[in-house]
Amino acid sequence: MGTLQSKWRYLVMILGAQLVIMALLSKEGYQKRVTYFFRIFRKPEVPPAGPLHNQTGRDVYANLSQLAKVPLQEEGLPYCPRKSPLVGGPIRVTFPSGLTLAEVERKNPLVVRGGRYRPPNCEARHRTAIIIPHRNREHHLKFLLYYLHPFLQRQQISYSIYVIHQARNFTFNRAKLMNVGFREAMREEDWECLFFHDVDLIPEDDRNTYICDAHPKHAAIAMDKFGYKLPYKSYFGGVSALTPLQYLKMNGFPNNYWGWGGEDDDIGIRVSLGGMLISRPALKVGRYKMIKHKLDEGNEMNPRRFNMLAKTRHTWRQDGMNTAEYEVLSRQYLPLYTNITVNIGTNKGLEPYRAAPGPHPTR
Ligand code: UD2
Ligand code: MN
Repeated sequence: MGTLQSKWRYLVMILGAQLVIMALLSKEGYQKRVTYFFRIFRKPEVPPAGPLHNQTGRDVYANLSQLAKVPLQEEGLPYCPRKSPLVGGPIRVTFPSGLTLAEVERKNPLVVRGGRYRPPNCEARHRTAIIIPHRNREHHLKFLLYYLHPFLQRQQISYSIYVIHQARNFTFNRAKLMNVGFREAMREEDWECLFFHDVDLIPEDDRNTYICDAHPKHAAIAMDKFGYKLPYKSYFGGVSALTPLQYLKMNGFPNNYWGWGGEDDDIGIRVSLGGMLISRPALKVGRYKMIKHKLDEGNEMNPRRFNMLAKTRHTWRQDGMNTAEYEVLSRQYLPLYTNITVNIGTNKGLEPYRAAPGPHPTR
């Protein structure tokens, strides 16, 4: 009996010694391994922010209604704080059926004609124009406006939203529409920063600040459709931001990518040809949800894209902002955005497009 008791005593002593050694090791820099050992005995933790984290974020309109109550002061406003008190992190993004533009207007009483806004109670530190290439995506535009207006208001930015609408039904050209947006927005105001924004991408974290960096910024780095990861290192699609100087340094965007694909990589190549780097927000912040859709009619895959990409370094100076030819057909200052309808022609130039008869010319 005595021997059994002393055996137990030895066992307890050995176990105790092991615990002391582990505690020491943990102090000596083996913390990670030891914590892992202890964690085995703990309850499993809540999984890290994954594709579902946007379901738990906060309402994009939270706390914004109090702004509308502040009497609008014209002069003598102090600068907005460097870090907006309204910014809080993850935003909940869902797509409720039945949302109308009238409802978006009602929720954004401080947005004025043309989709402009400035903070009512402080002088904004940043002025950003949002440029959205568009055709036949009104249902996506409605959701983007619903989320983007309050998102930017949370960041206390002075901004305006421009929708660049490609007229008629010839092949779509996203990058050329961006060139139009750049020139037409700069014509109106000396913007500090321009955000080039797909209509179907909804930002999911308001710490993803819509201001420019020292280098061209690629903002949409973590999208649900790519598992919230960057698909490849040089990727520059979805949402990007450039100052006017950065934009001109790379001769803007290409005009010759008709149809789907390639233009985003061409833009990425131009950034480096212009002697610049790509700046990116943190992965947990540059998160976006893409509204699901199919390839649009009139935006078929561009089979020439790989050949064109191989030549960007020879073509970028002759094709870009300096050669963007287009014709503005109308400019409308709507309650939630400025709509610019534009004729950008076809791959054969502006003239054949202009001469085409009827509302539905054959391609
Ligand atoms: C990817 C890129 C996009 C672009 C495109 C290739 C993402 C999230 N985005 O988008 O930046 O490089 O590939 O061209 O990976 N649009 C219209 N009407 C049309 C067609 C296009 O409004 O009929 C606009 C709209 O703003 C849309 C954008 O062009 O978001 C890009 O087109 P997409 O959404 O069809 O292409 P997607 O999602 O593959
Ligand atoms: Mn898309």
